[in-house]
Amino acid sequence: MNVDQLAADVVRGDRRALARAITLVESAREDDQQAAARLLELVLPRTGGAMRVGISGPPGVGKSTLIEALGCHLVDRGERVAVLAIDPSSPTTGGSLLGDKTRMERLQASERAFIRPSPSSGMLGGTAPRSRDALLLCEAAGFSVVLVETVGVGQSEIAIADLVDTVVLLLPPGGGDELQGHKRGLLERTDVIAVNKADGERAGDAAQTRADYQSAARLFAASVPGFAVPVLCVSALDGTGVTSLWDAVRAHRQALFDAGLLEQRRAAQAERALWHAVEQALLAQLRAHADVQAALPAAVDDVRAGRTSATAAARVLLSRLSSRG
Ligand SMILES: Nc1nc2c(ncn2[C@@H]2O[C@H](COP(=O)(O)OP(=O)(O)O)[C@@H](O)[C@H]2O)c(=O)[nH]1
Ligand SMILES: [Mg+2]
Repeated sequence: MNVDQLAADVVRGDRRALARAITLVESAREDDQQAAARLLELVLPRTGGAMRVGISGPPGVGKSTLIEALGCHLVDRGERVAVLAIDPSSPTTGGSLLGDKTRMERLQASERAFIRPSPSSGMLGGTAPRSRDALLLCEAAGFSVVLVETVGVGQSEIAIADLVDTVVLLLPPGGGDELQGHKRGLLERTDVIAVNKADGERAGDAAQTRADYQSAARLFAASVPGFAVPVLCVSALDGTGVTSLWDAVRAHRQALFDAGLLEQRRAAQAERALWHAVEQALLAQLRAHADVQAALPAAVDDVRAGRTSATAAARVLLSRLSSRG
């Protein structure tokens, strides 16, 4: 593989080269990872130029439908739009992948768009750094907006806040009155809230939910001092509110920039990505190490049977890593 050629093709904006480049950074093979590292070094000076926007929310809320509506709106305005879909909850089912393909038909057909569904192989906790690399590659390819779709369950909205400039949380009508516990934590990492499906007979419900979130939003700290988290109603299906949503995203990013926090946020994200990558590389090294492999079955048996504590067994395995082999 000619990595220099691939880098040049990506920078030229060749979408097939971009797709191949993302496949390369997602590969778990050692030689691919070496090539991927070189590729990223080559394109890094071309990165940083996109608006990085996360669309998070529960399954079925309408994220893909919204991205189709928003993406087409942006493409019509002359933007080049890349879409990355991350689905950490079901890496193997491909359910979201099918949904995304059918829901983004018009965007998919646009020459100014690039859509990448979630990686289909089951990667062991490995999505975060690779998603970041995929995002950087999209920027290098000249996309001015990168939209990242992710299911908002558990850890994933934390991951999305580590990846983008602005997190949009998409919620269904109803449920605005119960804002304790996990939902609260989720809201605190959100920059813009949109209540979707504000159409037909649910329009009234959506307006009520919006009011509930609006009063709740006053209670938590925004990512930019003085910037109140906007709460809007949208209909991804008929397009109502999509323009206002994009205005809110731009306003958030502008506020971030004006406060000098955009660079800071991105620098902190890059640092966390470093530690993520170090953890994963160490883990891969550990698993591949012959002495560790030899000791692993007994260690697992002992821990499962309660003969050894997990902490003690981990120390034994780690001590093997520093031995030769
Ligand atoms: N009525 C209505 N239905 C919507 C809207 N947005 C999405 N849907 C429907 O909700 C379902 C799930 O949409 P999808 O975009 O796949 O949700 P995702 O899982 O969050 O990506 C589909 O049947 C959509 O047609 C909307 O604004 N209004
Ligand atoms: Mg989807």
